[in-house]
Amino acid sequence: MPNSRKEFPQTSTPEREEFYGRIREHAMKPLWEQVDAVVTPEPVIKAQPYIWKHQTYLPLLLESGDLAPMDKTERRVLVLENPGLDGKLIATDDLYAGLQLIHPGENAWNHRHNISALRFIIEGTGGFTRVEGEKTYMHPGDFIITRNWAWHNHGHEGEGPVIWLDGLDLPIALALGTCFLERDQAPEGSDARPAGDADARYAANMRPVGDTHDDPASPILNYPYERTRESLEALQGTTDWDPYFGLKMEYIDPKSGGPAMPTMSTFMQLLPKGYKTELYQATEGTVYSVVEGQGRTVIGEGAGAVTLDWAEKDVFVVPHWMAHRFEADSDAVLFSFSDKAAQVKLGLWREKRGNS
Ligand code: 1HN
Repeated sequence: MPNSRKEFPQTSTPEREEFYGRIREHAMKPLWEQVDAVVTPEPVIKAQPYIWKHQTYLPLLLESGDLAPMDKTERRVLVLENPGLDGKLIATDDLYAGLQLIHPGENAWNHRHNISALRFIIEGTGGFTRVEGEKTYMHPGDFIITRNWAWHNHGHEGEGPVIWLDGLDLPIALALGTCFLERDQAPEGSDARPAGDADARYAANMRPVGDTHDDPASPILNYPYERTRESLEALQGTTDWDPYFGLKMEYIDPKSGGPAMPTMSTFMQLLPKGYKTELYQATEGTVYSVVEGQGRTVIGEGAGAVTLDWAEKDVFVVPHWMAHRFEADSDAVLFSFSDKAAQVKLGLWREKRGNS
């Protein structure tokens, strides 16, 4: 049926143009001219499917080590800026991702901000982050939380470079007008709490009686890969494989059973060799980091489909509301983070399974 309403804006008249000119002087615009470009039947996503290959980013990141000495910069990071979001310093339409490098003996200044951050460790050992005075050491595959407004600095007591993926809800904090930053007078922080304190209090499926921790983020600092991998391994023999995800586990806040972070959902996923998932689409935008194995993700359908071939340590983006499926050539383990947690809380999240 023809939609006569839609034809209205296309018939511009001198009277209308003259009127638009006058209202613009008073900071007003005619909604009827623009509403169809803004409120669309389905999300219009600017981010593109994209992959940062380890062999490409590693030499560039190492090169940045000489160009940006840590005494001259607060954080040595190459931002993963989505080619569809040029100039915005973001990886998906509402999440930030970056690759951070630290060398032995270096310190990344103690500061805090009203932005939640996660670290997913890609390579190297001996690196640590200190959150609210508690140090936790980094190992490849560990998922580490920096709660919003928690003091944090990073250091390195081992050998060789340590590299991790940062995920931040910075664009969300900017959109909500809530972004604050504070720098500590003591750039290296201090050990106010013994290492392992958070684990002792919260990671044994117990919690001290009388404990008042009520932060919307998990009190656990580090979800070590060793334990995550053990769970995936044990479940591999017993789980019914999900046709869309294989075996996908979500990191949770033990206080609530909900997502470990208030704005970002975080996952670890196992796809066994030869597994092919079915087409899946959700409103969340996701950043993946390949921990083990290789395979591909096909994003979109038909002639416009894009295939991202991935291998260990690659990072890739599946933008919001793009149908996609996975194929694993070997047993593959993928870490991912998305804005699902924020979308669910705001009543915005949607998904679509299969083609129908
Ligand atoms: C930040 O504080 C870190 O603490 C990393 O390591 C990346 C990107 C934007 C804003 C703050 C960090 C960041 C950041």
